[in-house]
Amino acid sequence: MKLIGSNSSPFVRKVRVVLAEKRVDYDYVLANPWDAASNVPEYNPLGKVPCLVMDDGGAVFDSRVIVEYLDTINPVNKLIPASGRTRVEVRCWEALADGICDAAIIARLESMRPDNLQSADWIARHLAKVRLALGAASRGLAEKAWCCGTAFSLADVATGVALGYLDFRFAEIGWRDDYPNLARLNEKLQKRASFVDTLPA
Ligand code: GSF
Repeated sequence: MKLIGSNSSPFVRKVRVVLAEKRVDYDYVLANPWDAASNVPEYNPLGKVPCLVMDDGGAVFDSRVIVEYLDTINPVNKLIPASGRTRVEVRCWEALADGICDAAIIARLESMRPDNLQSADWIARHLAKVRLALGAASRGLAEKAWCCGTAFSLADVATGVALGYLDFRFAEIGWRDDYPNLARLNEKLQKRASFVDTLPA
């Protein structure tokens, strides 16, 4: 199995954290999806990473589909509850965390366009989504040890990856002061080997 990805992508990091937590061996192939000559579209017509390529050549994307698949391939450290309300809650935490990354990435890409083409409103709209989603995550976490239920799950993986992405690209947001409970969770998550080994550089 091989994972096509880039070290700066939070979605790739989420998949790599899951692979590490589930102790699955894989080949990691670095790719820059923004490069005009990128071969990513051969595996994912949307041209996005991460993309998981099976031993028979079949390709799977996007990160939510990949992590769902990975959680089924062995019984180690189950990250997604099998069914019911807790399953949908974990997936909703993932959607919230992925949404933080999506909005932050849109704001960042907009801010990288030439000054005369940038829209301050568009950037502000997406940074507002990030702030609202952080508030929702903080309220959802409350004083619990983990995001969902009483055990470490994909909800924590996705949330830790989103917080890590904000630290990497939007350090100025300073979310720790407003959300000390997220800071407490994040400190615990970023110490796990799966997070340490995938820190964006
Ligand atoms: C998002 C992947 C994505 O945006 C997922 O896998 O969960 N919903 C998808 N990947 C970005 C890299 S990054 O910013 O994380 C990507 O590959 N962008 C290239 C492009 O052409 O949009």
